[in-house]
Amino acid sequence: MSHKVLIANRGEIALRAIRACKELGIKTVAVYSSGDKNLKHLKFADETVCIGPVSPLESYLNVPAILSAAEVTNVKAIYPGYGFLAEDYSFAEKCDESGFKFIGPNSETIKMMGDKITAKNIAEKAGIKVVPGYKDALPEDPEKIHAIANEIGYPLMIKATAGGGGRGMRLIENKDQLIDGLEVTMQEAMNAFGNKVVYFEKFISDPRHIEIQIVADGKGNAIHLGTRDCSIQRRHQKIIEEAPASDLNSESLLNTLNSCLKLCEDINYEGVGTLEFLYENNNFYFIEMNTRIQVEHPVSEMITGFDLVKAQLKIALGIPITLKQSKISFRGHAIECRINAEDAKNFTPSPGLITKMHPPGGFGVRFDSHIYSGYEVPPYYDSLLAKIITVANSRSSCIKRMTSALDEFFVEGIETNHSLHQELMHDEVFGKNKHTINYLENEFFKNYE
Ligand code: MV4
Repeated sequence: MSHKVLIANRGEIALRAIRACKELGIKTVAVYSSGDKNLKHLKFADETVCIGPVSPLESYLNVPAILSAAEVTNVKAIYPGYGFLAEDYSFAEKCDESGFKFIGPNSETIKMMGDKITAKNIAEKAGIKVVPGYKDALPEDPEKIHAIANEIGYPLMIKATAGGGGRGMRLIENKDQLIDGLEVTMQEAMNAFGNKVVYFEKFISDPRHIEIQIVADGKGNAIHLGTRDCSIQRRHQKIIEEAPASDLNSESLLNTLNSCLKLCEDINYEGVGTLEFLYENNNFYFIEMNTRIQVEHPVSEMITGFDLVKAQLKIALGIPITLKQSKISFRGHAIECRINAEDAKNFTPSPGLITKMHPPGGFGVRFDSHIYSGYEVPPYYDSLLAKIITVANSRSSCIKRMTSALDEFFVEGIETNHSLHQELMHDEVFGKNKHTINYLENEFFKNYE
């Protein structure tokens, strides 16, 4: 079979996708903006097409430009990566209409999961526990709204159904904040998403952020690659992720994993996907589902040996998943540190020329990155420079291996959050796995300089 795929993304994930294509004998077309002509993956692609100027709206988000590039190069399919158009159902729809296979779930599935109320209803039907709250149309009468809120109890969250990933949500601490907070959240949701529908959730005050990786072929076969813990984050940007999540209640875990597979069957899911949960007091509470490959997918790969990007490509080519869940073995522990081009203290972006750099290496070390000595980090895109992933037999060995990998790694010419990672690898709370989603911002940074 001779196939050709267009990679509609940039940076490390474009490189990751080309590597997977090469292993499968798939030809690749890389598209790039005029500010990205020195991207590493362009050297490994079979063809390259400039799709527009530096502005993301005119390049990586420019649907007509991407579809034109796909036409000109005569590709079979389009790989969206993460970010940009990866969860844009209308892009998936346009790909299909133009005769290109969108590598991911169908546009209806993306649309359903993009609507967080619909996603919660689908999850509930599959037997997954969701955050308790209210997700029907709200009544007009403020007194009735107050009654609904009282039933849930304070504090509560108001969330936009078109939001997600921390966008379009507001914490309501007491009844005095309810009606004004509701109006503002709805107005903001209207402005941001063109959809003012909101729902209420009980506030889960100090959870861990646990997610479950699934893979399904749209032909009735679905498997999971277990859990990841992504609790170390700042302003909804994950910084460290690991697999598996440690110290989970085994009964809740087993039930939740099985229900996730049930959800895949229920909606005949096709592609890779992630179900996100807040985990507190031994309970998993579903919050949302991502219908794309995620930045942190390597940690799940490293503990299972299962290549998620190759799976995406094979599923899109119509190849069924023959691997049975019972044949997936989980071995050891993996951690990913996201190295960003930003000031380690104040987090301001730090683009510019990398004058010198050296990647880490050795047993159990993986370096997923597009950077090289002499590469200039453009200021127009996200600040992710590299993902350092270590795998070892235990969590504590994995932390030691990461410490060593971080010691080897250096980047000169720009600022990075390298030192933050080094300090976190020595942090006692992180070391004991006692951290929650609030730890980094509320506790760790208090002592950090
Ligand atoms: C919540 C929550 C507490 N209670 N929902 C933020 C991102 C979005 N995916 C959901 N988020 C949250 N939803 C209820 N009902 C706290 C967060 C939250 C959070 C979640 C995961 C990881 C980091 C977080 C940081 C702040 C808030």
